[in-house]
Amino acid sequence: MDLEREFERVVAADHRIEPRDWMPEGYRKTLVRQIAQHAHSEIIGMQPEGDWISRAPSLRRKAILLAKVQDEAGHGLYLYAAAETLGADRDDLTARLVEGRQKYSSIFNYPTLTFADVGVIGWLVDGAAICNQVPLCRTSYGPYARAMIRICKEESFHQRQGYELLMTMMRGTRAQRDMVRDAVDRWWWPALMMFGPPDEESANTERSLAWRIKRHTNDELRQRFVDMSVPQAEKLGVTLPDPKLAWNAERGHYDFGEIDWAEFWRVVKGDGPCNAQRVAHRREAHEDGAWVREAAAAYAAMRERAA
Ligand code: BYC
Repeated sequence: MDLEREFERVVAADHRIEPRDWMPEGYRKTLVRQIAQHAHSEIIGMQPEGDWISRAPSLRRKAILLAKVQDEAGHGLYLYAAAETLGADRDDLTARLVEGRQKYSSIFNYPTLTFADVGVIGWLVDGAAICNQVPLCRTSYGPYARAMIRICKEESFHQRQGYELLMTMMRGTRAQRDMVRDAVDRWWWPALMMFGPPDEESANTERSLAWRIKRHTNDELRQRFVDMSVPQAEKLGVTLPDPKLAWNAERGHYDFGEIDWAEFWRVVKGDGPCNAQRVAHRREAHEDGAWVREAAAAYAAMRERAA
């Protein structure tokens, strides 16, 4: 009872729960679920852009893209480490991912058809990630909050590189501008889906808000993203593919059209354009890396024997 009261007090005071502190089992489970899904998203998220590393149009663009994809690997690792502080086992989390027992963000199940997709992922996907993740820097669990601070700094940089790439393409040839517009048309709605189902269908939000794991609802963050993106699209010279997008002076926000939630759930449940490919690729990479894990374990055992 005392432990529970102390937990509630720390959360209510906006202080952090640390790994050594007592926490309710539901809190721990919710965090492992969210952090693991987040980590998996970063790792699977390397694939759509990774597809373009060998086809980048210049050495400069290749170096930038390589660095960005490496950053995503780093984000995955900080997050797996944060999940480990809750008692999760990294091998088990990877097994759950490759066996389809744990989710990752729907957004990474769409294909990257042209190099403009690299720019649009930076602008819209990292942009949505920032909207969703900046509040997580104040999440109630210490290791997650601290991981998010560094991740958000890097995501901001990613977003700028995406926007700069798109600006460059928009100043280029007609064909380049068409590529950007086509990519924006394909990624806009999936980016809005990144924030999760509407609040009334979000099974976890209420509990996660009470525990201050989440700081805003899915719809609040989605609205923030729309409001942020409209002026950026105008400056870029692209039209977002939503005829219902309009400023609502009364609300002080942009209104926007209905999201295709049937598509969202299809993709979440494994039936998106690239789900099978993404998971198969991750499984192969994990299997190919077996010798590294074996070598590291053998080396650690040798050092232990020598000590
Ligand atoms: N895709 O009750 P809800 C990145 C699931 S990485 C798939 O609202 P919650 C980046 C949800 O898990 C981006 N599944 O859930 C990387 C739940 O199922 P379970 C990832 C989704 O957790 C590389 C069910 O639907 N970011 O940014 O309260 C390059 C009901 O949802 C999705 C994070 O993971 C989805 N879009 O809220 C560039 C951020 N949405 O678990 C960029 C941390 C929902 O009950 N996560 N589901 O079986 C969060 O903030 C929250 O987990 C969410 C969902 C807002 C995503």
